Amino acid sequence: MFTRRGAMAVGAAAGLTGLEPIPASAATSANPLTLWYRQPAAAWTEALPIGNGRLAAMVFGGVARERLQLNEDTLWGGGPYDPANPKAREGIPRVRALIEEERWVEARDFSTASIMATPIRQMSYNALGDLYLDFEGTDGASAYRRKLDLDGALSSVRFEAGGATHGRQAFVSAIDQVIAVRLTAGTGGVSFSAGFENPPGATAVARTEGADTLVFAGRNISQHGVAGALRYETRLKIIPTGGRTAVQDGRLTVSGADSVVLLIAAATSYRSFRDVSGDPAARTRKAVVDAAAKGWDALLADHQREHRRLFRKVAFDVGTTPAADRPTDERVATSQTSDDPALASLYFQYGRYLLISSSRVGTQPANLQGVWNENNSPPWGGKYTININTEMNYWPAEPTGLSECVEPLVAMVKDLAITGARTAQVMYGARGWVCHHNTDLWRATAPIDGSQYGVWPTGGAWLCKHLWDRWDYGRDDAYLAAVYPVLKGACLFFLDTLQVERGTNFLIVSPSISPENIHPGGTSLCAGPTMDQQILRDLFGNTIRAAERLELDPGLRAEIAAAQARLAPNEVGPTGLLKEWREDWDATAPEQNHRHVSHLYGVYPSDQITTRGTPALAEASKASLAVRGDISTGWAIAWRLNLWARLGDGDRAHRILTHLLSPDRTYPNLFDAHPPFQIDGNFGGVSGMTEMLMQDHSGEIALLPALPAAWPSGSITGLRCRGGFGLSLRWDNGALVEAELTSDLSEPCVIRLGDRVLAIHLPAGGRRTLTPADFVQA
Ligand code: FUC
Repeated sequence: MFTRRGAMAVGAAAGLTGLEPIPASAATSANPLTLWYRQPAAAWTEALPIGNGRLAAMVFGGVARERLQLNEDTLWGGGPYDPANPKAREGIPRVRALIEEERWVEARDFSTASIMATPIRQMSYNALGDLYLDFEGTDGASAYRRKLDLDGALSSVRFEAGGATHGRQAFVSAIDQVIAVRLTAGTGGVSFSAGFENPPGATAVARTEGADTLVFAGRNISQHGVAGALRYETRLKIIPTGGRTAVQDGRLTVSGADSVVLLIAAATSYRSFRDVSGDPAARTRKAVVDAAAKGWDALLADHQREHRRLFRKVAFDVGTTPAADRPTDERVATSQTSDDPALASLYFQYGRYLLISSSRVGTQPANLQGVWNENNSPPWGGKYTININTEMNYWPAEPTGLSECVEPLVAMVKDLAITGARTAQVMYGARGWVCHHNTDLWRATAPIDGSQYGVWPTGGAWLCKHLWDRWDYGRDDAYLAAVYPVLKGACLFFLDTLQVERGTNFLIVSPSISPENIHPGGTSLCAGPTMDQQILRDLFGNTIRAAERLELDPGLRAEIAAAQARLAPNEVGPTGLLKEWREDWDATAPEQNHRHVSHLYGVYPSDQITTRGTPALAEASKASLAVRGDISTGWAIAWRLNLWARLGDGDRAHRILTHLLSPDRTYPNLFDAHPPFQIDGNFGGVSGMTEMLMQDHSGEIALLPALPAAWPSGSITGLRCRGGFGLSLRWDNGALVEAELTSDLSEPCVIRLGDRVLAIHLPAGGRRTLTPADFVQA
């Protein structure tokens, strides 16, 4: 066992300006906010991600051949399309009847044949292509280091060759909308050629403009019968200091430069899910011209200032051991046996870095791979799967100070309320809007893939929780007024389609599924899965609160409240498990350790089931979780981590976190392995760690509610809580030392420390330091 070093501030890493050309010390010693390696990336999951939400690159760090695998977040297959299937209007009541008659196989086969979207698949997120830089003069390279500085959002490579120190740095600027790369190798030492390559299946064509610009332009791919409707362009401009540039075989060459700056811009003609009339050439030309005029130093300084504005909001430290001095890939490889608490805090800050880099105001939301994807048929299309994955991406955003990163999700849900209104009307004959288990760039909302996955009308309703939470953390009523019609539309759909359960008079969703989990009838199709009623309980409650706050729709409020009161309740089954379905199928469902734990939505992310408020349901939830097991795929492990934290078992949560950090579930670049790569586990890991340290639900802020023995001392600063509060914590010997609460508004709040509480009402702008002595028995 290593001795732990004392607490180091991890997060507000003062002094990491990133402006110098990679000081040797930073590249060789462990910096708590750095991923680093002794060799170039051999696989994509070893390369290092950089991004500004819209543009992104995976940097491989090759010595003789550098590869930057590029993405632009609106480059998807197909074009605007409407997948609503009018046949469903008659088919859905028939499926409902077959379910009620328990004719499961017929229900399954008829659904897949008759009520699915046309086409039955959605479009995929695509790759932009690769920029390859082929260098001269790198033979015999030594002293190689490659790193990603999370605080500076800067990737860098350094090695010695030919008597010179070679340096390469890359970042993606949100301010200037370019990928910027700088190459140095001593006087006259930089010689290379640059060229683009398509991912398989793409047909962009390269051309040069003068001897310093390479343009790569094309049309996106058609998919599933939907014609490619996007034009796109990538533009590279090379700015050498010294040396010469030339064109050779369609590539740009640079010889004998002292240093070179490469500026890469990219855009598609996407303007919205129904408008593809943008001018990518004009956008890339302007971005490159403006960035060139600004110059490297100012580009980097502005980029880092903007990144740090968000990144530095939270600092997190649970101690550091000598294990943290090793390269990141070695730390992951030995994560199951070494004492390396700083790997968890690195993973935490990496997750925040990934969200800032894949979801910013004005961009697309983070998809299944964030924004990083190397081919045109990524796993699950690299889409937005909204039966857990997209929501998990945004779980850490509010509490870890990244509320504005949720904006792209809010914008997408507003779009879905438009496309989903057509699906609701055409397929269900209902008011409002609906979105099933997936969507894509074109905001398709109809059920896809097959009945086992797609016949789940509650996806859009789950997303609405994020709209509400965004208000609840910041309490901006203008924002609430803007999203209220979306909440209301989601409610209207369910007011029109909820079914009365025979024999009980409860309201249930049918047809539906408990996401992807097949029950003993041989299909996932069912009526009234527990998760659906839980999601609707939140949707209805939040919409009522929004309407009250905005003083709108009193009649509708009453109608929604009446429906909410009749939703089928959470129940404990005969074997003591929380029932996943209305039927007692839990003990006999074929996949007892299924990765989805949908009925535990009520525990997390919702707060309908809590150890204090509903102890019997909480016990049943623990029993269900125990049956499901701790080991699963990436995001599914992360969900279990959040759930055990909510259920107050910090040691079990920490054990699950350790699984998440194992080489089976974490790649050398710290991307989450589903496998293959899926980013949701990265984000779920961040929220899980947050939940271990602070929980903000049921009207209380709980301090250290699930602190594991493995983290006896530490600190976290800058957390955010509902009602405009900021919270920092410091603990030692497993107990709180002090907390600091700040208040932006003047809301009252209740803070909990174990079974003791403290009611506080700070004025707007107020701040108070709390110690354990301030709390009294509840
Ligand atoms: C859900 C999960 C799968 C996968 C996919 C993208 O359907 O069940 O495991 O994560 O989303």
